[in-house]
Amino acid sequence: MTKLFEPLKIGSLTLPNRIIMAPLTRMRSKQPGNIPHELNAEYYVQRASAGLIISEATQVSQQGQGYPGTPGIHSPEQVGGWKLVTDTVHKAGGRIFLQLWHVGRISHSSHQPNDALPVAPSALAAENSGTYTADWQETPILVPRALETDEMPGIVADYKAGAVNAKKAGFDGVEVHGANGYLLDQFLQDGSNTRMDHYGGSIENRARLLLEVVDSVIEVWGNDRVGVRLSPFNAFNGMKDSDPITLFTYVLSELDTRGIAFVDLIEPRAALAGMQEDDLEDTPQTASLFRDGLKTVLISAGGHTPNSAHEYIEKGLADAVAFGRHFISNPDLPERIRQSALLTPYDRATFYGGDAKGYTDYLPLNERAA
Ligand code: 8OZ
Repeated sequence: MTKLFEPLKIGSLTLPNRIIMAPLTRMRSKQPGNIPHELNAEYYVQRASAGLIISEATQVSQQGQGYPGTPGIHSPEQVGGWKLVTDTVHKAGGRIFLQLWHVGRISHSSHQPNDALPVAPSALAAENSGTYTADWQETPILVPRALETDEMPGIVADYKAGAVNAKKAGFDGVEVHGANGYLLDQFLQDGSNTRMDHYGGSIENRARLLLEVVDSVIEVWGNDRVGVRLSPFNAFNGMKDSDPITLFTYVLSELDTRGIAFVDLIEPRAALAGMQEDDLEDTPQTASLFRDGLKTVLISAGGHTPNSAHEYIEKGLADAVAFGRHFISNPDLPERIRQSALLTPYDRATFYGGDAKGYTDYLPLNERAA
């Protein structure tokens, strides 16, 4: 029951425990400008006892935004806002990576420069999916515009600039968001990528953008400060692939070759949790499917409980476990798990947008007792 609290070396960084704060979209940056501010710093510092904090998904460009209130890492003001966050977390003894994000087709014109169409590998709308306009109206997903081949270096450059800005903002590293049906995942999977150029077709071609982005970010940070998040089998945001095992086996072996800090793999049950409990047993276990032969540190994410976290670490299915929803309502989650204390339930209604309510007002155990 204690392995979860053994230190973990990832590259040149030593995490004091194996409980990771998962990247969590909360849509509470300061407006206008999508700028992190004091409220966000308070939220993150409350959770500084995590082995590692991975920041909420953060757009690398205006084109990469898909929801209102998500922070960016492409303006000097955003860099300044994030510096406040990282300084506050570091003073409390924590570690924090920035998650680099481009939503691709999961956007709406109201977020785009000049009200343009969202961009994607192919002009295919995400099925069964929606987002919010810049003024918080629920909206169906539009048919995106397929990126031209000569626009691809610009996309890679946006990620690289985000990585440079993350360094200026004092982060300990970056995670490339390759999961959950956003731009890089849209390129990976053949349900959303029907391109005929060298970014589409074969698995090698579909993985090209992700790997170019990872290589450009490694140039900024070094391989041991770069993680990648992937979600094989996730149907969220209308994703599908004809052969996910072969696809993600290839992607993971390429990432492994690069010696990156970690891969952060989302179990498909994350999307199902609470909705189709009966199906949970039948979904493939991502961590165990892809673990064999991987040298890279593996973080397992998606619907974990303290028990499943212990189990994954004890059985060697993962090196660390990420918690999302439980970290929202339990800022001192590692201590609660150590004590096998009761977890405070989360309030879904306050996940996205709003103020301190449901964000910084969840108390740690010692203050609840007091
Ligand atoms: C929930 C709402 C909006 C975005 C993800 C960045 O799933 C997200 C996200 C989650 O990776």
